[in-house]
Amino acid sequence: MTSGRFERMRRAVLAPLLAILALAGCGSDGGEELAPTAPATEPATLAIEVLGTYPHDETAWTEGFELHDGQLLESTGREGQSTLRLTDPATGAVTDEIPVAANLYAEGVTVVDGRAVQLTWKNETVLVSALPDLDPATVEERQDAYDGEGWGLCYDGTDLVMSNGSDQLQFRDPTTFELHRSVPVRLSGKPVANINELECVDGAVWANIWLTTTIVVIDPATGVVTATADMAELVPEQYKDDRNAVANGIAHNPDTGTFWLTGKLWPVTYEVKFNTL
Ligand SMILES: [Ca+2]
Repeated sequence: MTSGRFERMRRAVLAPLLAILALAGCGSDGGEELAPTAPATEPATLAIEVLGTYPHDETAWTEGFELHDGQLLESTGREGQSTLRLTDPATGAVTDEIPVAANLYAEGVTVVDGRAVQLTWKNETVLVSALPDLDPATVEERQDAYDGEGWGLCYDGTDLVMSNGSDQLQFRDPTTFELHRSVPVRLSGKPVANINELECVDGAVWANIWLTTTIVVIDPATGVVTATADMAELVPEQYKDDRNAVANGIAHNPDTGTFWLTGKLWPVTYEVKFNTL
């Protein structure tokens, strides 16, 4: 390849990595350089191939995103505006919705045994709702379910995996929410803070990193980031420099191997696949 092309590729790979390392607040030693690490710990880079572009409710402050029975289960945040909803992936139309109590700020959502489990940001409260029909009468509000903030959530079949804005993933009992263990997330040996929306995929945990367009793929046993992808080219033009309408929402389709990606207030959802470079 030409040196120019190589340089563009190098920048394309390094820019998102440097951005999240800077956000990780690893400045205690003043170092901003990528730590030298063995080649085996360097993450792979995944390219995003867009298969389709679909409408998304541009008032939806997306905090949780997961496919369930062919529909997108979405949790939207902000106090007084939070919801749990099902949408038609092809049209973006909201097919069912539960408004969340005005004092709660909804966050990540996942499905455990046919029930939607929804986090809240600073309320330390979990909302459990029956599926497939979203009926407000079924909502169970569990207060004091966890300590601290709730951000992203997914279910690996054994544990709930939860983020809270730090560089830690928490693994919790899917019924009692008891904390089983935590693991620190590291990219090339450096902490990755602001871990946000999550998706449990074939034994790995995929995550958006708040205020970046980076997706990381995490080994839940070690916390090591094994791959990264950059959603920069998917950000709607009007939100290129917006700190609110950020990329947030990863939903995997195990039947097709494709993913659905969106962001807060984005008018679009993308169906994509990830390719190893
Ligand atoms: Ca998700």
